[in-house]
Amino acid sequence: MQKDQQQHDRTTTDNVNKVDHSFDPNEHQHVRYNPLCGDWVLVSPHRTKRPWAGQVERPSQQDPPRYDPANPLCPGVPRPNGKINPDYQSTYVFPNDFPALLDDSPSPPDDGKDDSLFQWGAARGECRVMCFHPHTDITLPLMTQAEVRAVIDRWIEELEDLGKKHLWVQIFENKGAIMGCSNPHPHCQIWASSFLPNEPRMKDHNQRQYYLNHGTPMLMDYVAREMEKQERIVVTTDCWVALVPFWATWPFEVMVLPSHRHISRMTQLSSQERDSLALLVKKLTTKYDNLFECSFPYSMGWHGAPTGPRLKDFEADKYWVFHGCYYPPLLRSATVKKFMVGYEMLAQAQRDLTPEQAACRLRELPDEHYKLKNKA
Ligand code: H2U
Repeated sequence: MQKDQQQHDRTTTDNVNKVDHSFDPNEHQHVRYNPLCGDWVLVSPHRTKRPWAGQVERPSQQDPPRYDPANPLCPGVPRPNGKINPDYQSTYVFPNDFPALLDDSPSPPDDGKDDSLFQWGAARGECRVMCFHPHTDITLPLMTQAEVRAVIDRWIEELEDLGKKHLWVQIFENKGAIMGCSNPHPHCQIWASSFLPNEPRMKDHNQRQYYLNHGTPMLMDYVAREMEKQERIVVTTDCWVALVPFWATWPFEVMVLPSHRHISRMTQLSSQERDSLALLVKKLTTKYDNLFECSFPYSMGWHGAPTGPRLKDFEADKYWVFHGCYYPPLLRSATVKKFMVGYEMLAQAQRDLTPEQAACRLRELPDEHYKLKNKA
């Protein structure tokens, strides 16, 4: 509701502005609307040349060792709770030893249910950790397509399992210490919850509204338009496209979408679509690493129609489009990141580089990983 109001305010303001034919989106400031989340982003491309004398991160360290007997994510290593990891050869999933969500915790009393100022509710769930590979010194772009496919297969197995019961299953990867990743071993986390978290809740609402208004899924309409325009595409495979969304907030943010048919959940992927997605993930993350010749940090995750009690919500199946979100923090080098601070915290997201410029830079990078090139 608040977001609809914001859109209305924006329109009202626009109506008093004159149309200026000298407008160039690569040079002139403007705002862009994110119809999926209902947010606006301020784009200020004229600022791309501003000098930077702020924080500089330390360059990323050298590769970790392939095997570290003290690393609790490595095969055969005992975790602090005494459990010993099996000698796994592919992916490995275990219950998070420090979970943010438990399945058997007491709920708050119902007393405040109708109190608009002090609302609370039950939160139950499960958290798991998933290792992508037995080697610590490898990352997704350096894995083979078959190894990435094994990761995708395991994500789908976990979604099928946790999705039987939980309303939302969030698969996410924090990569790199600057994203808060606690361990260099290639891994992701899976949090399953009894509630719909904020991001998917907004996406659920906005995709539903769009479907009710247009009779088509928003993101399938969007991807068709993007394929026509060819302005923000980074990489494509048979079944998938990776693009910098028109409304991207992070400098090199990327969205992964199905390009050939409507898919609402990751569990619907055919074998060909899984292979094609593995190739896309490998190509995209290779380009990311090649951008600043570093192991490119990001937070990423997958979003699809809610699960558990909503598995049989056939309406949601019609309006939800399965997609991936990559949010990398780096801005201009391996050491300078974009801070979402002052204006972003107090007003709204702002970016300098346009999404089209970011897509162009990523698209033009080679598909061969810089580390392999230097070795050849
Ligand atoms: P991050 O790198 O995104 O922090 O994920 C690592 C997760 O692994 C983290 O949630 C869990 C942490 O709780 N973990 C275990 O469950 N057991 C361990 O022995 C080490 C880390």
